[in-house]
Amino acid sequence: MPRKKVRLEHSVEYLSILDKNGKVDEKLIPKIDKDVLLQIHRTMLLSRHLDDRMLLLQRQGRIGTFAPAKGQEASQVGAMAALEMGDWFVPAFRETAAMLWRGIEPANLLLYNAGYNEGAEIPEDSHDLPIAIPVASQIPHAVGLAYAAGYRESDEIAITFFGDGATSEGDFHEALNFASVLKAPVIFLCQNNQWAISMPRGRQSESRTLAQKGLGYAIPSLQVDGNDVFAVYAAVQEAAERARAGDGPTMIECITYRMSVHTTADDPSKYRDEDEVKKWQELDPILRLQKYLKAKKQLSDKKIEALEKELEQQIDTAWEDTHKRIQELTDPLVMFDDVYAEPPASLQAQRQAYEQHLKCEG
Ligand SMILES: Cc1ncc(C[n+]2csc(CCOP(=O)(O)OP(=O)(O)O)c2C)c(N)n1
Ligand SMILES: [Mg+2]
Repeated sequence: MPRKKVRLEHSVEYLSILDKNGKVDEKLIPKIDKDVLLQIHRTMLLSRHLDDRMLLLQRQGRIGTFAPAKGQEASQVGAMAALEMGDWFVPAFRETAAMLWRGIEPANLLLYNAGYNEGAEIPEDSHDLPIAIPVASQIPHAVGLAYAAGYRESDEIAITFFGDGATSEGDFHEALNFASVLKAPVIFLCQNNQWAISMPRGRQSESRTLAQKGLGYAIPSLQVDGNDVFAVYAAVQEAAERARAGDGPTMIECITYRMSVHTTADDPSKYRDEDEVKKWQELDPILRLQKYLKAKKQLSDKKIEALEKELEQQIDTAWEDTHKRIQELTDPLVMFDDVYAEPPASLQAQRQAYEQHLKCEG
């Protein structure tokens, strides 16, 4: 028996529309209403300012560890802006900009990061899932939600965000396989930010692209410039059309960069070159969009300055609200709860004594 070849004709498309000087390919630019585009810009800028403020608050010991979205705002807001509010949003742990687009209040993000679960409470009618810390664990959930939406014959689809590192996890592969065979209406959005903590993309996988992992499961997959809000929007819009038409999932690999620390518990100077960061700063997704908007006379340096002041004020107010809520929520007696189903007598006595003490103090 001769050896035969099974021919597989595959390649990965790379989509880029807005260059680093703010010039666009007019043939490829998606139609986005002027006001929506300004809203996209505002949300990206708010996310950047909130990241910077949270970093200061964390350094002052006022909030806990968090993962900045800095540098990835176009991948997140560009994607969410192309979807409907009724679609399911399944984040990992770095999606501040996407969460802000969905209307999550900065005060809630601050409260959550200060260690209060109340900040992560999601309204009943929302289609947003909570933050998922275990890497890739959220990806199968998105497939389940999308499959259920299809089963109910609703028009909803799901999008899930994950990193380059997550594509090495079993959950990622199981999710893609299920989505493909079930033709689930789901968009897999990989933010390839070049690092998984201290593990560079080059050592994460020998695959030339991460998008081709989707092709292995017969899922239409492409790469986009993840710092180009128009390319991300266009790719997600196309994927959403495919999903709503009943043609199943899409995988999008956004090529982007983690401009800040992995989390506030990390020091990247120990493992990455400052020159690399500088190179990516020239590709900053916010500056690129601003260059475009300025050329179109929809924005000016003066307007940007005024907007930045307004966003800082919005964050000041959010932090004041958070501070008030922390004071209301801080009941030290909760430390006795949820440890024992039946607290031993010694613990009950301590609780009573402490309660008494608080009353005397109050
Ligand atoms: C299952 C699991 N293993 C390890 C960790 C620790 N951890 C947190 S983030 C991370 C790297 C994730 O990298 P990537 O998927 O590229 O996402 P990024 O942090 O770059 O957004 C690791 C190993 C975890 N949270 N969950
Ligand atoms: Mg990463």
